[in-house]
Formats: sequence, C-alpha cells, structure tokens
Amino acid sequence: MESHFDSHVEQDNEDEFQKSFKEMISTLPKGNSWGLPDHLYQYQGFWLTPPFLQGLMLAQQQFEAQPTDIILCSAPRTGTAWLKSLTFATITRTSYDDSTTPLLFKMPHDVVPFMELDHAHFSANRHLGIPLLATHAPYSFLPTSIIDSGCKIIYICRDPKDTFVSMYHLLTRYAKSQNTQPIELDEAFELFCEGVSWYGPYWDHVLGYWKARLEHPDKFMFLKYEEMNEDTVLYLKKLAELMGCPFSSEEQQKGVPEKIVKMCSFENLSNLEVNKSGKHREGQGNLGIENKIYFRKGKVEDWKNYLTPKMATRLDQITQQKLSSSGLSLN
Ligand code: PAP
Repeated sequence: MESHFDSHVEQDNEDEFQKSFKEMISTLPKGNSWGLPDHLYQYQGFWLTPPFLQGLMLAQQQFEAQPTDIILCSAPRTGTAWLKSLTFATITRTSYDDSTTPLLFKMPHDVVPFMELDHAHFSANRHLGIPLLATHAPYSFLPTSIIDSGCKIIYICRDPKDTFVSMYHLLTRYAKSQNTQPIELDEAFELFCEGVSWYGPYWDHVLGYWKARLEHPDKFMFLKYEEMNEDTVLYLKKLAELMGCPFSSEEQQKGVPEKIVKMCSFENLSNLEVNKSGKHREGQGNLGIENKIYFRKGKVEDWKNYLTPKMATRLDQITQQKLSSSGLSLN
C-alpha cells in the first residue's frame, strides 16, 4: 500500500520534473501552432505542444511495456481512431458482439489509452486483459521498453495531402470551440510543408517507422489508410493474425470479420449517439473536445475539395523528395 511518505516523494519528484521540463522547453525552438494558444516546440527533430511532449518524456521514464502489449502508432489524423476500433473489436470479440461492444457507447479514443496522456493509468487497466495502447510518438521517441520487450507495433499512415486537410479541419474546429481565431488554410499549408505541424515533420514520422519495420518484421505491421479503405476485411484478418488472435474458419464462415468491419466503419461509428454528442477528455481542461470533431468525412482524396492543383503538386514533390530512396510511396 502507498504510504503518506511515498506520495510526498512522488509529488516532490513530479514538481522537480515540471520545473526542469519548463526550463528545458524554454531553450527549444518555438513554432506557430496553427493559431492555437499553446506553441509548438521542436524537440529532437519533431514539433510538439508542451502537454504532449511532457507526457512523452514521462512515458519514456516510466512506461514499462510487456511483451504481450500491442502499440498502435500513428501521426495525427491518419486513421488512429479507425485502427483503435478495429483492433479493439477484434481482440474483444469473444467477450462482446456488435450489439454489446463498448464501442456502442464509448468513442474509439476512449477504449484504447493514449500513451502520452494515459500511460500512468495504463498498467492499472491491464486487468481488463486488453493489451492495446496508442501513441502519436515518432519511432525515435518510443520508450526503450517498447523496443526491448519485443511487443508488437502497428503503424498507420496516410497520403500527406489528406492528412494535412484532416489536420487543418480538426484544428480549426478545435480553435473555434476554444474561442480562438482559426488560422487560414494557406498559412497552415506553409507550416505543414515546412514540417511545423503536430508531431511533424509528417514525412520524418512516417519514415522513422518505415525504416524500423525492417528491424522486427514479425512484430511489425505498416498500414496505409488508403489500402485499408480498399479492402478492410483483408487487412483486418492480417491484423488479427499479427495480434495473435486469427479468425478461425468457423468465424470466417459466420462473417465475423465482415461484421467487425461494418461495426467500425465511418458511417456506423459517426452516426452513433456517443460520437455525435459525447465529449472526449471531459473535465481535463482544454484537452476536452467534442467527439464529433474527430469524425469528419473518412474519405480518400478529399484533399481535392480543398487544395489547388499547385498546392497538391507542391506537397507531392516534397513527399517524393523526402521518400526518394526509401521505397515507400504515400500518394
Ligand atoms: P486523431 O489523430 O485526431 O486521433 P485519426 O483518428 O488518426 O485522428 O484520423 C482522423 C481521420 O480518420 C479523419 O479523417 P477526415 O478528416 O479525412 O475525415 C476521420 O474522419 C477519419 N476516421 C475516423 N473514424 C474513421 C473510421 N471508422 N473509418 C475511416 N475513417 C475514419
């Protein structure tokens, strides 16, 4: 049991950490966070806002991965919520079906903890037997225990043009909800191209995981939003195999993978009451956000409705240049 003394020590350590963290970020390059009040800071090559950077640094110090953990990794706006819902529904399919799954009354971000903000509570949740944890951390920021424990890593990425458009919409809707003036699309586009975006540069985020997948091919899955969209059932089956819970032939005959895909589809999830009127991180200050903001269109190539041909060419050129010798294509 935790003693009074222990909690004092913990509080002192936390205060000490806060103090040195504040000193540390005051020395970092500062970037425009697309008009939001919290600036972005560049740390070890990536741009993050203080709460997320602080959470990652704490996770690096404290998080102890288990070999059975499954870490869902992604840059923001690339399909995290979708991946969470698919993996969660697959792992819990013997406990719940599509009429009882918690996804009916909790948004996907609330069924899988987020390492940067929830790692301290994650171990306490493990008794539920759900080994999923999500993070937007670049590969080089992952706690060493994740790499050393040999747990499984699933990464999802997306065409930078759709990622940008999705991020722009999330942040402008969030800015409005915070009564701050949203930034113009052109200005956000410049920042994104320069790499100044949440957990950006986006290309470096993707490349970090793309290279790392070769080190642990049996424990790693690298997914693209567009490919998942083409044939979700196929990728769901691959995911189930990687997670160690493949669909049996009986389950396949009964259409279990198809049912999960339908349950987790954008159309289904975005129309659930919880995702239309619920709130994520309610009571956690300005981290609180309406669930509906996370669900926008769920389409491939929606960028065509927002970017001029010139903008699209420019982003494509940056992508080709950044990925040139990697063997990866994103558009
Ligand atoms: P996050 O970083 O804020 O968690 P993330 O879930 O990674 O975002 O990605 C959000 C994108 O996935 C949104 O794309 P859009 O803006 O182009 O529409 C969101 O609509 C989409 N999305 C959410 N749920 C699903 C789903 N079930 N199927 C497909 N796409 C989805």
